Amino acid sequence: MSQQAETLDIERIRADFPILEREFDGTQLVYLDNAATTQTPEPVVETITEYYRKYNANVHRGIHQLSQEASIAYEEAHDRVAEFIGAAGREEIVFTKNTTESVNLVAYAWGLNELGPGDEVVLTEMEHHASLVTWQQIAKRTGATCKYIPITDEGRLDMEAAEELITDDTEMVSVVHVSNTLGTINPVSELAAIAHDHDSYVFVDAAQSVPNRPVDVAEIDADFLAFSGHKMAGPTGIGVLYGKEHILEGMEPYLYGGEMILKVTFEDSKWNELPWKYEAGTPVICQGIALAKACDYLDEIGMENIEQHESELAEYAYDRLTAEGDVEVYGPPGDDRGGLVAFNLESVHAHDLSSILNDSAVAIRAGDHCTQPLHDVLGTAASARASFYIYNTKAEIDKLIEAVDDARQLFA
Ligand code: 7TS
Repeated sequence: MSQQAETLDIERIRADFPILEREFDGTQLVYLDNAATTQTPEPVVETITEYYRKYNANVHRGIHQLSQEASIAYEEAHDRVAEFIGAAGREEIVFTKNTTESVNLVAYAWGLNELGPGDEVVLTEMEHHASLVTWQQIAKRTGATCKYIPITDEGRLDMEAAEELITDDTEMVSVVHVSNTLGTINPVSELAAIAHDHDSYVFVDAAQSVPNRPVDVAEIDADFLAFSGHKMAGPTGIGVLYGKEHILEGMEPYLYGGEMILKVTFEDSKWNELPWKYEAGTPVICQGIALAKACDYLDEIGMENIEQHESELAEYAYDRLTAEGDVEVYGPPGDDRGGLVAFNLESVHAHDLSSILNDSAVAIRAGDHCTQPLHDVLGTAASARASFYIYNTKAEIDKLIEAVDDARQLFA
């Protein structure tokens, strides 16, 4: 049924991911849960091993050789990530634990101080809980109001409504770049321009875009942008917050303690320079260095190629899933979406479907994907979701379809 996607040299890429060779009861794993977490290629695993074997030490504290080596590698990792997303330099790159912590950093450091009654935060109906819950709760604490840009029947943002919702009362527009449920690719530059016309900041949740397409913070004109290492062939435990230098400079720190200070007396403290001002305590040293390696790995494949590959897989999956007429795929048409499909098979609960697929070693995700309010809008409590990455093939999507057929027959 399938033709091999041709944009990438899949066989060569798959050789870097031994986990993909795992078998369950003699059936080879088909890993289609990449929007949750991607697998880690050998060069990144080797970087992690090498760090612990050769130069594990705390950074910025010691003048001994190991500490110097670790410090240089850790600092240069910020430069590499800056380059990867078109930031001006390491001053604009804060290493956090994940996307969620990056949103919380801005919400606490900027939102708690700057928001108040009468101020508005504009979000979208398709926000992940990471930003939705965070801004909702900060709004409650400050007396600000959250407003949500609605989605159209096709699962795109209603841009006319956006123009109306973003006003001079708006202080922050927080928008997901690629929806982890709908696969919608949002016009973030356009939204940034509207936000800036009203002197509002824009925060881009790029957790599902930085891993699989070229993202340039300057081109978007994002004030803040966040993503996670574990969704882009990097390790868990590291996220990134990009912020424009002058904005980060003007904000108060989110966490206090060691590393983030320049001078401390019993009475007061002065903050360290950027980005260290926002990296209190022993930071994510190994994870940061490994994330930089993941950037190298992805750039070698080429971000445009990755985008093209994911787009081909998404379209193929969309077409095959909808062929029988009893599957609802949420979001825009197959030829205009990020590399994922969330869907429901008539009369089979998403969790049952996921469990049947697991019997065929096909790993997908079922549930609300941390977008409960969006699922309310879609009129369903849960959906099944297959999400793709650089090592997935059309033949694997065929296996997904076969397993969906099994479920169809079982529940017929
Ligand atoms: N924003 C988006 C758009 C996401 O998809 C996710 C994670 C996050 C934020 C939070 O990232 P974290 O690294 O802080 O957890 N999304 C998913 C998902 O779709 N399935 O599992 C995690």
